[in-house]
Amino acid sequence: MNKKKLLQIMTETALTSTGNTFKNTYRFYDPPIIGFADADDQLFQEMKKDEIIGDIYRLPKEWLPEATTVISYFLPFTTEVRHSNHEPGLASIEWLHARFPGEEFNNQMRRIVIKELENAGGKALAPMLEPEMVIDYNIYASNWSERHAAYIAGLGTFSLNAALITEKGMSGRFGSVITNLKFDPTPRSYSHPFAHCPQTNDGKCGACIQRCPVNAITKEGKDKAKCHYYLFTDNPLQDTNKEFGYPYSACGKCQSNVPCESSIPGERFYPKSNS
Ligand code: B12
Ligand code: SF4
Ligand code: SF4
Repeated sequence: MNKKKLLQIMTETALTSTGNTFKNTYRFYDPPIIGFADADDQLFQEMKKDEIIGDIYRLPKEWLPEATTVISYFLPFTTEVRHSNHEPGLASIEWLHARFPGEEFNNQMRRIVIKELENAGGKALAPMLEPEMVIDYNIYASNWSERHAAYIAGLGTFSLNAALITEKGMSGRFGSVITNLKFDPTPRSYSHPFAHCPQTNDGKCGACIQRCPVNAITKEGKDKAKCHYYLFTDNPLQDTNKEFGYPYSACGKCQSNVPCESSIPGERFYPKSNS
């Protein structure tokens, strides 16, 4: 199993699987981008610091003792899903479906990656599919963070609203698989954990602040409790959710109609000189 072959299989899955569509109509995701981290990268240990995630965090080797590589991928939402959520107010129906059946497809992708690695003679698991996986909403953290894995695997950096900005932007979902097969790590082409967001760099954007319907984002960052309350307790889409059997609402206004929606915001904030 090599990187190219793995990406090819994942790309074909994204383009052909009916699981990546809402009832065979529009597709949720475009093909993924993929990154690789050394399971012994010192940064994984750093995640246990309180100011990064905390001691709830489990290292790759605490999930799979033989771990050598963490494979992380980003599934960017299609133009149709992204643009459907451009209006302010409630999440679009396309975005809502991309959150719930869309995450089921993400689970399918995790299983396909595991199966391919096993077929190549390796061991593999996805923490999000393991029974030990927990999300503690008192501290808004889980024992495996998809964004922090993606950061270490070279896929992108954090931002003012806490989402991870990849070369395909932030509008989409992440997945990861830990394996004992060895792949070369992807270089991290950024200087610090917030490098891709012009606001956290030098106060040059802030577009997501106005997009949030509950003012959860300020120049200081994101208030997780406000966002959580809106999605889970206010649950503004509860009638639609009942119809489709979804447990709570989606929103994602801070990830759509913003400069980091589908690329790293660059030229708009840092124009190239003509000379
Ligand atoms: C709990 C959770 C939530 C909580 C809290 C979010 C949060 N920021 O933690 C609530 C319910 C509010 C939430 C909301 C949403 N979520 Co959510 N959520 C999760 C979940 C399950 C765990 C996140 C977690 O463990 N956080 C841990 C804490 C510690 O993270 P943090 O505080 O943001 O981390 C900061 C520090 O580490 C800090 N930092 C300080 N010093 C340093 C130094 C270094 C070296 C580093 C690396 C970092 C660092 O930087 C980080 C960013 O500020 C993940 C799935 C998963 N298991 O990963 C999805 C996930 C984060 N959610 C996701 C999404 C899409 C959403 C929503 C858009 C919902 C929707 N679909 O409509 C909203 C908005 C998200 C937003 N603006 O960030 C995506 C993110 C996609 C992206 N591009 O980043 C994820 C990864 C799910 C997925 N499979 O893709 N979510
Ligand atoms: S909208 Fe602007 S400030 Fe907000 S995360 Fe994206 S680049 Fe950063
Ligand atoms: S998901 Fe919605 S409520 Fe949560 S921070 Fe983003 S815009 Fe605000």
